[in-house]
Amino acid sequence: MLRFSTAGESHGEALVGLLSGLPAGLIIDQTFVDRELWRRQQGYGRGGRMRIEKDCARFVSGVRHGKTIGSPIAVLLENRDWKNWTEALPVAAGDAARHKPVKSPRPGHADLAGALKFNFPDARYVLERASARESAARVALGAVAKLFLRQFEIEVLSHVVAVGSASIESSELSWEKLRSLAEREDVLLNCADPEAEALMKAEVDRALKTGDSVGGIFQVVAHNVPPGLGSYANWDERLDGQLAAAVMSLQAVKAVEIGSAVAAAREFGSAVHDEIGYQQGKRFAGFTRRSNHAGGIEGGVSNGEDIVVNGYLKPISTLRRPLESVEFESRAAVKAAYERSDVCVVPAAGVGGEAMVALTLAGCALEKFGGDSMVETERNFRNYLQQLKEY
Ligand code: EPS
Repeated sequence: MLRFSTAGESHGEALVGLLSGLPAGLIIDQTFVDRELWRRQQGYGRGGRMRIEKDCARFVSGVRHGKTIGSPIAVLLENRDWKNWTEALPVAAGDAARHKPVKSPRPGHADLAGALKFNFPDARYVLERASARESAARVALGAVAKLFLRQFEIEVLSHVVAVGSASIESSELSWEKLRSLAEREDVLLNCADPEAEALMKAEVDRALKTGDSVGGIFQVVAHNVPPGLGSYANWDERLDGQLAAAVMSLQAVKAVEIGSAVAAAREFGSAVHDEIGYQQGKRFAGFTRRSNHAGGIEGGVSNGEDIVVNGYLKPISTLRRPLESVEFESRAAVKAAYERSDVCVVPAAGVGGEAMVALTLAGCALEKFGGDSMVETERNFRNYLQQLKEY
């Protein structure tokens, strides 16, 4: 079983990711993992913190001589900003006068609910862990999951569909176009349509100018996924449910859509369902579709088409022009706290979305194909492909 978790505070010493259950013998391409981390740090609308950090994955367990060894993988990402926080956020008691309490909660943030839940007098510890900085550790683990999926020719990428009110006309992109987006050195808003991207940039500029923030929609696409991952047999095995939970768990994601489900809810069935054809020699069993409104999943099972997951982000809750709030201690009406913030993180969240989709698919692939070594898993996978061919 593939399991993963993360640890780390936004301004603590490091983030840590733990991943167990991967077979032995998977080559870990460090350059690829670091490139994924770099991709997450890009995007127009990021704040000052990204000028401080340069995320880099340090594998401290589970990888030897460049390959996984079947034991849990631990990866460490240093927080460069830590050196500025050693007195404000020490592990030991430290000097209370140097701590930096967050005195008034931000509407939309975990600040208030978290302080009430854990009985903290202010929101410092809440935001340290609720911060989207944590997603860097998921991206490091997701990169490992991507390397695993690559052995089966499955790839996962994302692009930006909307920022605020600016959006692309059609979100259907060729896989080649998605791949060339991922190779861009200037990520900007990771949008495939230059005209829409200019409008998105203008949305970010507008939010920047007015001390506001802006959300949007990213789309994650998983390419070459064979039919048969996930199951309709039990509620918690359904692939769409697993993907929705995984992507929704990313900071600021408030809705998840599979394929074109939102538009489909307003249509008749005849306009929505993807008609089935057959073409001999096609990959997998040869069944084809004239469209992919279902986003590659029917009945909670992958159907061989691209898997499409849309993540909807609320605008970031830290505003330079803060909203009304209440001071924890005095209960006086004040403005919400402000330290430093991003204005837009939709492209970065898309990379986080890729990681969560990759980890989910890797878990489902391992469940279906099993194996303790890559040799065994790949053999099982080839057998299944043969079974599909002979179907
Ligand atoms: C975040 C607040 C900002 C972001 C951070 C998420 O951090 P800081 O308070 O240090 O400026 O930059 O995101 C990251 C550090 C990151 O790596 O994505 C928040 O409150 O969620």
